[in-house]
Amino acid sequence: MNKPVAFITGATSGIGRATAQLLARNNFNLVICGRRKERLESLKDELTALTDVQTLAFDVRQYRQVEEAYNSLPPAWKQVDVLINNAGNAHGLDPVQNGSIADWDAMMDINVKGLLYVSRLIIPGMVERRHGHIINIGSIAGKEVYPNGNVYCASKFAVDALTRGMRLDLNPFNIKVTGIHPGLVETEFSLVRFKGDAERARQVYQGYEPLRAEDVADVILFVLTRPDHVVLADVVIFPRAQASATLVKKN
Ligand code: NDP
Ligand code: 8X3
Repeated sequence: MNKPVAFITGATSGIGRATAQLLARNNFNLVICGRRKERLESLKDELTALTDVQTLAFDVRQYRQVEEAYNSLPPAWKQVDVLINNAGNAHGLDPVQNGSIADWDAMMDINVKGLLYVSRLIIPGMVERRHGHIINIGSIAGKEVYPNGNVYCASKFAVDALTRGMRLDLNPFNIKVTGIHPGLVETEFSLVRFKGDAERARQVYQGYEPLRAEDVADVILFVLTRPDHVVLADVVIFPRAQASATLVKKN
């Protein structure tokens, strides 16, 4: 294949979808992943005129599914140049004494173990080829803890630790590792966090201009298009109104 292959998890929505759309216009072939098959197929239909696209529907929590999906790729597509570990969500926003075990399991299983499962399958090929770039989508929640964020923050602190660990372990093999840590981005994120409560989700983004998924995709493309000897190791992105995990200037 004459274009690099970018493997994007969580491409059915938000940051992952916007990144797929931008990379398709910028000379990447794409493997787009998520659980919602119909969304993957409609994104593929949208992008096929621009580039070659493979879809993989799997739940990152299930290692067997991840493995079977990856193994179903044609050999050339298994040679992933860019891995964007983006799939993830917050589930709930509760004080630790009231937290839901199901929410905790979802966040640790998806945001942390899911990232590891996908990475474990793709990194050995990068090591063998002495080539690759891994971008892990963390969060400001992985840099600062905020009230009721407890387990989501822990999952994103873990993503930050794994990003740093990958950078150390993969240093001998010319593999670049980047952590991207957005603040407030208006996507389906809050709808998932608040279990479909659209009004509560809408309020998160009211009174200021939040980031859009496309703003984060722009930064991802910038990171990927630096000269070969340059790595952006760690990037925090805020909307102008945001100064920390908890300080947002609202109208
Ligand atoms: P969205 O809810 O819009 O997108 C989440 C994506 O993750 C979807 O494509 C979803 O696909 C996928 N996903 C969720 N669970 C699973 C699963 N079990 N298996 C496979 N895929 C899964 O949110 P965002 O785009 O905002 O979130 C993307 C990343 O950015 C997340 O890691 C999030 O933590 C992080 N982030 C978001 C911020 C924000 O304010 N929005 C800020 C900082 C970081 P599907 O449901 O089809 O499986
Ligand atoms: C998403 C940003 O502040 O809602 O990771 O946790 S926040």
